[in-house]
Amino acid sequence: MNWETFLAPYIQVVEELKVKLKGIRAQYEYESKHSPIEFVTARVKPISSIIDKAKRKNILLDKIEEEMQDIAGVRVVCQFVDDIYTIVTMLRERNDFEIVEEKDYIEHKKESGYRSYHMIIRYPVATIKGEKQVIAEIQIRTLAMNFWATNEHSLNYKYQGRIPSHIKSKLKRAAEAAFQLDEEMAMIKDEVQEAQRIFNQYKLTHKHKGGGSS
Ligand code: 0O2
Ligand code: 0O2
Repeated sequence: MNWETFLAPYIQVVEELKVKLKGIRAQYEYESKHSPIEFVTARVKPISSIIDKAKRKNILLDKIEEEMQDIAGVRVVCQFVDDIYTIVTMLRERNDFEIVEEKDYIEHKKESGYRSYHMIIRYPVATIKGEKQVIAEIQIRTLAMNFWATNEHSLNYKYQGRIPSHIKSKLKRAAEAAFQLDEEMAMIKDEVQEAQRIFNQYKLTHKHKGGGSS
C-alpha cells in the first residue's frame, strides 16, 4: 500500500472543506451577523490510527475507502445547539457534495455520553487522473460538547479504550453538565448575540477607519 498516493485526495478534500467552511464564517462576519460557526478544524487521520481502526473493526485494507468514513475529518464548532442545526440545513442545501448519512448524536447521545452531529459526505475531488469521489466526515458540535469530547478522547487514549468505571461515570456526569451548560446558554442566546453583533460592528468600523492592525 502506497500511503502517500492513497492519502493525497483526502488531504485535498480536507483543505477544500476547511476553506469552504471558514468562508461561511467570514461571510457572517462581513455582514456583522452572528456566525453559526465559531471555528473549524480538520485533519487527515494519521496512518497509524487508520491501521489500528481497521484492525479493531475488521476492515480489510482494500475496503477502507468505502468502510472507514472518517479518514478525512472536518470539525465545525458552534456556540449554541441551534447553530448546529442551522449548519446542518445549510449543508443539506449545498450541491458541491452528496450526503451519504447523518447521525444525530445530540438527540441520541452515545453510551459514553458523547454528543455531536455527524454528516458523512461523498465529495468529488479533481485529480490528475480525473474526478474521484472521496468519503469524508463532518462533525458539528458546540464548544461545550467539544470540551467534553476532547477530554474524553485523551482519557480513551491514555487507557487504550478501557477507561476505569469510576472515571467513566464521572465522564457521564460531566457530559450532562456540558449539556446543561448548552441549555442555560440557549436561554440567553439573544442577549449574547446582540452583544456580539455590536462588538463586530465596532471592529468593522474601526478597521475601515484604517487604524490598528488587528
Ligand atoms: P489528536 O490525537 O487527534 O487528539 P488550522 O488550519 O490551523 O485550523 P491545524 O493546525 O492543521 O488546522 O490543526 P487543527 O485542524 O486545528 O486540528 C487540531 C486537532 O483537532 C488535531 O488533534 C486533530 O486530530 C483534531 N481534529 C480536527 N478536526 C477533526 C475532525 O474532524 N475529526 C477528528 N477526529 N479530529 C479532528 P491532534 O492535536 O492531532 O491530536
Ligand atoms: P479519532 O480520529 O481518534 O477521533 P462506531 O461504529 O459508531 O463505534 P464509527 O463508525 O467510526 O464508530 O462512527 P462514529 O461513532 O460516528 O464516530 C466516529 C468519530 O466520532 C470518532 O472517530 C470520534 O472522533 C467521534 N466519536 C464517536 N464516539 C465518540 C466518543 O464516545 N467519544 C469521543 N471523544 N469521540 C467520539 P474515531 O475513529 O474514534 O477516531
